[in-house]
Amino acid sequence: MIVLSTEKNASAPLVSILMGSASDAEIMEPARQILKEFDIPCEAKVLSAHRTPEQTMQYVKSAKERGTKVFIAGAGGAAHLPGVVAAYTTLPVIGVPIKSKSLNGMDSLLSIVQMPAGIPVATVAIDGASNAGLLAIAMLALSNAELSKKLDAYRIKMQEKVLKSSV
Ligand code: RP5
Repeated sequence: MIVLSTEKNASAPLVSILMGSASDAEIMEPARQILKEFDIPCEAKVLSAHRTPEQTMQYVKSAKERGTKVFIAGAGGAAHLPGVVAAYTTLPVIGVPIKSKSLNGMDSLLSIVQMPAGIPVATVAIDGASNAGLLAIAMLALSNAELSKKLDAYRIKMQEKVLKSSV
């Protein structure tokens, strides 16, 4: 398991994966999977910027104290969750726009990507949960040499797979 040097509790989730609805769970699952592959403790929670604003605020405000280093937040439609999370923490926040039924996720993408200056959210592609996980790993790897090596090995493996797939 990856443990950062500042960690008080070795099993504390380093990455918090939030989503606005249980209906987002399937799309957000690749973030959890890639973190698992890299042996990074994470936790996933359904919290909504609109439906559970108080609980969202309380959870985010208390996360740093519990050892969280990075947030991944996925939401669809009027997708305010990543921005609201970023409003309550200075920890890095990665937003995942979820593909919506009515506007194919363009609403989610624009809601998440167009943050006003001062409160950043790093936005990945529509339904890009896997890249959100990898970006969180890259952030953690800045202060963890073991993780950095694992990330290099992951890239090499990916290169080899692509080269082998040539037709
Ligand atoms: C957002 O509204 C969620 O992130 C979800 O993508 C979307 C629809 O939610 P449900 O109506 O399926 O609960 O808050």
